[in-house]
Amino acid sequence: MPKVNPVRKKSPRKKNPFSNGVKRFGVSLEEDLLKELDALVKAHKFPNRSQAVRSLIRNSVVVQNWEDNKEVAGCLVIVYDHHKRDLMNKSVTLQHAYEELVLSVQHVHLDHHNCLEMVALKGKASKLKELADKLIALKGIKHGQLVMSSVGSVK
Ligand code: NI
Repeated sequence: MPKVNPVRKKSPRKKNPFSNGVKRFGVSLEEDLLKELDALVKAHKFPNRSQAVRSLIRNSVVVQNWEDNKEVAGCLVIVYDHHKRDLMNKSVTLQHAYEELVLSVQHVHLDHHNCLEMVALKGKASKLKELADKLIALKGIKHGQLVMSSVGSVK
């Protein structure tokens, strides 16, 4: 008679107190793609692949939130010459028209002519884009860029 191993009772898996809720999973990647990942790790100075993957996932979630017109956060940076007639007035008027989106504004005098403004924004993605486009399109704005971020739901 063959010897039958007694069924062992599975001991409950001990929770690793240092895991911090981190789960491990295996990822299969083509060699070329893995090289691309390692190149990203190096180029962006990530400490390891996991941190790079986390960042890539979060970036995708943020992009998706903007595409889905969710509640998002962002920062508009504009550079302009404050001597340009009416520009500051128009910019402030526009910001007031969208005051529910504007969290704060920081104004920095770069040199005699140029100012840099950082407008922190929070609200529906489409409204943030609308305001950013209108501000960047104002005559006299030398450069403008909206950094699209999240309201903090990206884990
Ligand atoms: Ni200034």
